[in-house]
Amino acid sequence: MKITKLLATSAIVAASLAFTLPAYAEAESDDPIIMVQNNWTSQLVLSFVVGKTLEGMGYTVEYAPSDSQLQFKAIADGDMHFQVEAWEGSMKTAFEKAVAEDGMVDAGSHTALTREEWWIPDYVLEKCPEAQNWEGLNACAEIFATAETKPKGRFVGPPADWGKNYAARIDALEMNFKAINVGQAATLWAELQSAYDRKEPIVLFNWTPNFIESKFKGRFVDFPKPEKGCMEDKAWGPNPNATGDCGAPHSGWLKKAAWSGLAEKYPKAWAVMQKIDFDNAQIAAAALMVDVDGLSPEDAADKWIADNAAVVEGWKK
Ligand code: TMO
Repeated sequence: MKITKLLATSAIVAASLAFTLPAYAEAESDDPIIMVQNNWTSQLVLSFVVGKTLEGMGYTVEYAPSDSQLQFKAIADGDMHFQVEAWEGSMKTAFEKAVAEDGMVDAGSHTALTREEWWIPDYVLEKCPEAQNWEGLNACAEIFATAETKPKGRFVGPPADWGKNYAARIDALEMNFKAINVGQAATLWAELQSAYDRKEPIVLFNWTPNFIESKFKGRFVDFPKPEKGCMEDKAWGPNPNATGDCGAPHSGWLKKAAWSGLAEKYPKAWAVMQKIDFDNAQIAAAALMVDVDGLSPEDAADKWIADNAAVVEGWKK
């Protein structure tokens, strides 16, 4: 009697499940799709946005932290599967090498245009009116000096694994600065906040889209534009005896990177990954939820998905 009832109940549960689950809720494989995670906020939030979307479709998703330079080889080898934010300014070389030599898939560019560069709060211009240009900034280097760097100015640089060699750029441009790299992004913002509160000169690494633009007034420092010759031809640029005497692109790409096996193993997930396309506002919003509003990256991802439900639905069509 009891057993019959139990069977009947589970039959009803099974029937109603079958009825409510959307047609796409069958993953082609239960093997986990491994999302790469890096150490800055928008990437953490948006990788959870993609992962949660795929989980909602029935896939098993795992997250793996990775160095922003070494990740591309790992994706090419299939040890990790999808990277949602590859930035031209800091990752172009490693990205293109993995595509050309290791078979990593360029999974397309976002609408977003990006910039990663030295950045100053606007009040710096009161003491150093030409600081928006690298030569003008360099002429005022001593106002940025600290005990650690004097008589040179301090450039507050990014964590080493973001692949930017500012010491080399400073040398190539013969600037009066010393790069002091932070260990993590949070230290950049803590340094900025403390200088900002006291209107002390600071020049630091920043990027866009980011939350910074909604909280602080400031601008990027213009360096010589990075043409091809900059890295290859010593004669190019302000220093005739050095390569690397230029800045990062002003309107850089933001790409997705994928393992070549995705298309065959998880075709419906791959179709979604190819459609994913973030604009500047969507990326800045993801960062802001964490760095200003204090949500965890995972909670921010849930909020981002709720705020952008139509966008997420569009990826699945
Ligand atoms: C790669 N990043 C956005 C931190 O410059």
